[in-house]
Order: sequence, then C-alpha cells, then structure tokens
Amino acid sequence: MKGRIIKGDSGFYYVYSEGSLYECKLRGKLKLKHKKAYPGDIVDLVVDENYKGTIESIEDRINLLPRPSIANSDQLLIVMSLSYPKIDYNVLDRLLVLSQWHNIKPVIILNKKDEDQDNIGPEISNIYPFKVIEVSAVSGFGIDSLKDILRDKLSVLAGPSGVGKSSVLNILDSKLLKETGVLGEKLKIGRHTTRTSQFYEVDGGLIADTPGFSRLDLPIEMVMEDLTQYYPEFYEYTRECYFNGCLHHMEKVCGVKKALSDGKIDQGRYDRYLYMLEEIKENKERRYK
Ligand SMILES: Nc1nc2c(ncn2[C@@H]2O[C@H](COP(=O)(O)OP(=O)(O)OP(=O)(O)O)[C@@H](O)[C@H]2O)c(=O)[nH]1
Ligand SMILES: [Mg+2]
Ligand SMILES: [Zn+2]
Repeated sequence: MKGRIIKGDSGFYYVYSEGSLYECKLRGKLKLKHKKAYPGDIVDLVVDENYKGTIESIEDRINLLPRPSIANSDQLLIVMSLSYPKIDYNVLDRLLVLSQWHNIKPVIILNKKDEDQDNIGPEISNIYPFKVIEVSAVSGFGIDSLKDILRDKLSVLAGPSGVGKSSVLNILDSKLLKETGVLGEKLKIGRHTTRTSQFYEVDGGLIADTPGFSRLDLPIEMVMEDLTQYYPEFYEYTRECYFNGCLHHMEKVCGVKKALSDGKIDQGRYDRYLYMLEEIKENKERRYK
C-alpha cells in the first residue's frame, strides 16, 4: 500500500492513505541505512486492522522544503488578498522565486474577490506568467476552480497574515488530519501559531499549512543566473540579448530591457527583479570577503 507521511513524532510516523491515517514505525533496515523520513514523503507500508503499520520503503523525493521540512510538494499556493491587507508585491515575487528555486510549481491565489472594487485581480492575472486563481472565501467565487487543482496533489499554503488562508481552508470544507482521534473533524477557524506543518484533506488532495517562509531571504546558494530563470515573461525576449548569460541589467544590448521600454514587461516586476539581483550580489560579496 502507498501513503503519505503527514507527521513524524519520536519514532512514529503518521501516514495518510486512501482516507485513513496509520501510525507507523520505520522498518529496521531503513533505520540502519539512516534513511530519513519527512512529512510529505511517499512510502510503502504494511498495515494491520488497528491502523498501525510499518513503513517498508521511502520513495525518492522530488523536492524538499526546509524549516519545517515538507517533501514532494506539487505546488505552492501563494495566497494574497484583493482588498486588505493590500497585495505585497515584494512578498509575492519573492515567494515566486523561492518556490521555483525549490523546484515547486507556484500558483497565485487571489482571495477576497468580493471586495475587489478596482478589479485588480484580472490585471495581476495578465502581468504574472503563472497560474492565477481569483477566489472569495465569503461568496464562494472560484472555489470550484481551486478544488480542481488540489485533487490528488500535495499543496503548500503560503502568504501573509490576514489574507484569508484559514478562511479558504474552511470554505474548501477541508479536514484537519490529526494523528489521534477521528478523521473528518470540522476545521475551526482560529489563530494558531504552529512550528510544525498541519495537513488538511480536501477531496483526496492534501494541503499543508506551514509556518515556513516567515523569512524571505534568498538562499545564499542562489546565483544571479538562477534568478533570471524564474521570470518566464523574460524568456521570449532573451534571444535579442547580446550575451548568453545576460542579467538584463547593465548590459547594453538586451532584449528584456527593450521589451521593458516597449511596455511589454511590467515595470514593477522588473524593479523587484533588480532588487533581488542586488541582494544576491551582496550575498556573494559578503561570502568572499
Ligand atoms: N471580504 C472577505 N473577507 C475575507 C475573505 N477571506 C477571509 N476574510 C477575512 O479576512 C480576515 C483574515 O482571514 P484569515 O482566514 O484569518 O486569514 P489568514 O491568512 O489565515 O491569517 P493568519 O492565520 O494570521 O496567517 C478575517 O476577518 C476573514 O473574515 C474573503 O474572501 N472576503
Ligand atoms: Mg490563519
Ligand atoms: Zn538581457
């Protein structure tokens, strides 16, 4: 049987499989090999009738988010609000960069559609070359489209306080997966600060609500050439860049800068790109001092 670890706790692992949770131990040979298991890991398990089991093997992971660790995320749901708090574009662009750095597909969720008087939702959809879903946890707008992308996936929630992450989880009718007690307890909205990730189930998909991403510094391993890769709207214009590794900054002949002056690339996106480029440069200078 295959399942997904949602929590590890002093030698026990709680594994979600086909609607049930199993309390498992690692098979001795895995421990001998010093195999580590993280929430999100996909495992083979053998279980008994008392919802206890043994993890026989751990699948190779496709990615691993740090602090707190989550393995094998299919997508990062970056939640922003269309009213208050106002969209923090710095946070949005940073999360987009970090998501791609960790090899996770980002999806932008714009909540509070019911309060989007200035209709900025469609504007953002136009500017950002990523999947954007407008929703409202109050009116239910867009919730079905959101459900469609959650099915059978592991999604990780991110976004500033107050944008409506808990409210969205609530209207999705998600169930908090707890290691003890019954499944399917109705989620209660409330303020909670957690150090570990909590997993919720929605129609066979899992959502991890994580306290991660509280620090949005770019990883020190990231180089300037990495950053350019995370801007899909640049791609088609780089053909006209003189240098192969063009950073679209000081270079004289640059297709991206040309597209910018022709109004084909968003100025704000570009400005924040330069800002992050500078941050990477400073990281590097600090490292070699
Ligand atoms: N108008 C409107 N208000 C919303 C919507 N979703 C959430 N809210 C309100 O926004 C406030 C914050 O919502 P939460 O769900 O607690 O936000 P959160 O992202 O979980 O915040 P933290 O837990 O602090 O990170 C609450 O007062 C909600 O009632 C929405 O779609 N429309
Ligand atoms: Mg919350
Ligand atoms: Zn260029």
